[in-house]
Amino acid sequence: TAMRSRLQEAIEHNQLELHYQPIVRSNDQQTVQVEALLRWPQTDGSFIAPAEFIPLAEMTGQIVPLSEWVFQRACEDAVNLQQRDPKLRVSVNISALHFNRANFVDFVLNTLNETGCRGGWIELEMTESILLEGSQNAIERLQTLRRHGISIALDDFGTGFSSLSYLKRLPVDVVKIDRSFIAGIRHHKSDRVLIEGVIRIAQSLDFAVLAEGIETPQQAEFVTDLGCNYMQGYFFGRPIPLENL
Ligand code: G
Ligand code: G
Ligand code: MN
Ligand code: NA
Repeated sequence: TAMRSRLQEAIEHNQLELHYQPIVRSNDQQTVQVEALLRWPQTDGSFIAPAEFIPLAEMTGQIVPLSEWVFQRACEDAVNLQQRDPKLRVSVNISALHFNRANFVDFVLNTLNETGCRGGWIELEMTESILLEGSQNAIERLQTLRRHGISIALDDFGTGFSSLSYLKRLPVDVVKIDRSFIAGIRHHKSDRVLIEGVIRIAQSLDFAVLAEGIETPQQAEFVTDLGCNYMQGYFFGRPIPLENL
């Protein structure tokens, strides 16, 4: 398709960009991390959202060079960010197709080496479907990454089918509560109850908890009072280019 060849060109000509969204620690609202979010700028100044082209890239196989570009750029940016703020960690979204390739771990470790990025500066975000395929092999590969200091985040938690008790076997550091639950805080008691339960159970299993999609001070206060460790959302900042951070 036309989109496929335009995407190929964008990858080859280095036309893609990573934008970064702040993640704050709840107890002092300091930015401790940023999430890398892929953007495809168009000649008219607009952007094509990843939700539109990542599924295409997964179908065509372009997801591999695309994901490799993302990870390498995120590592380079993490090295630069260290000079500004030595506490900052960068989180990167990982596609299942990339993670499941036989050389994924080698690729990650080689890229850390080549860019001079430490594992401790990187977090990998994965959705539960990746982890729940839960082959022993997937668990071992995550453990290898964690031994190199990389942390693992479970993205969009609550939108799939898994239970937290099942997740306790997984080598995960932080659970990101999907923003659809946060959006319901004001009007839906069921969302409030769910968030409270997820935070309590996740913490009893030694996961840290991050609330996504915080857009108002009331939402921030609600999840902070429940002991949620980290927050992310437009209330703290939208995804922006690195140079504007
Ligand atoms: O930034 P935005 O809301 O448009 O992101 C939409 C979706 O695309 C989110 O689910 C996000 O996780 C995903 N996404 C954003 N950047 C990347 C990326 O670099 N790699 C992968 N695999 N997914 C990404
Ligand atoms: O699937 P993932 O959680 O990685 O998706 C991240 C997406 O969520 C990004 O596209 C980002 O732009 C979007 N996002 C981040 N914060 C907010 C927010 O506060 N409100 C809304 N509506 N979207 C957000
Ligand atoms: Mn994410
Ligand atoms: Na997310």
